[in-house]
Amino acid sequence: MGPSDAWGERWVEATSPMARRYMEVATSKQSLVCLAADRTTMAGLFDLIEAVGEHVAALKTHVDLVDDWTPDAWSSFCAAAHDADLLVFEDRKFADIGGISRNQMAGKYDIRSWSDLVTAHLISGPDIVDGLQAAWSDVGRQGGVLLLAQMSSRGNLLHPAYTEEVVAKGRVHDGVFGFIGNGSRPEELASLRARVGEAKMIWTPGVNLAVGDGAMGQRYGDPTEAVLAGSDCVIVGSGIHKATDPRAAAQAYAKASWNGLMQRNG
Ligand code: 5BU
Repeated sequence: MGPSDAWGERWVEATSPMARRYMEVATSKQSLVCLAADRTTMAGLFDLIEAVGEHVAALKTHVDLVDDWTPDAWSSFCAAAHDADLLVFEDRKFADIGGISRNQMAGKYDIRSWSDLVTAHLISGPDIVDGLQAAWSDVGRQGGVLLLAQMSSRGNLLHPAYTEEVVAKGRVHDGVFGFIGNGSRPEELASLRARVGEAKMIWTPGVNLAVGDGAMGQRYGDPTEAVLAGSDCVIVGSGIHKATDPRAAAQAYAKASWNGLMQRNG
């Protein structure tokens, strides 16, 4: 099955090169899973890519939580991700004014040089998207911004009126790849999808096959239900990296997410 059959309207409407690349990779692996690679050592991260790279379509990082981070080890890690056909997504949640966000994409971690996607809040106004895009241009690369329209954590302050404004501004901006939605609440996700339309991605954390409350206010919903409610990618962390068999877990999430897509467009 090719990506246009698998993705239907989304393939037709979401034409940014990055969205197309994601849909192609997800189709070829039959997986709408982004691995939240939240291990704190480089060895742990390398093990994870080797174990699950075939069964996930993207890799989400928190570059600043790795204990033994070095530029060289990170370059090798990104090369391994690239070899495994994974989009690399730094969940940095930028929130500052445009010019500072641009500079924060450089600095020690040099996020602009290896990330395909980054997350940002729109709390400081829409220029943050231009700042992040300028940073990728500074190094001759292209990337996409995922704006936080919802969050998965309990008691978060991204209320419906805020979500609505983020979507209204983000859906008309070419630099916006899509939105983060709350994977733990299908009804919230369905209303987000109705506002977003077909032309942008919605990616969702807060997903686990064991539905319910997680540690420290995290909430979890089911992967198939998230996709049926309009998610294009389920972001899964501990469900995979803390499993006794991460590869089998990744396969199970891949299957659940792919079944959701097949049912959604069936
Ligand atoms: P978990 O182990 O599946 O709970 O990991 C979830 C990941 O998604 C983790 O890296 C968080 O930083 C990230 N996340 C989230 O959980 N909820 C959100 O609303 C956003 C990101 Br935005």
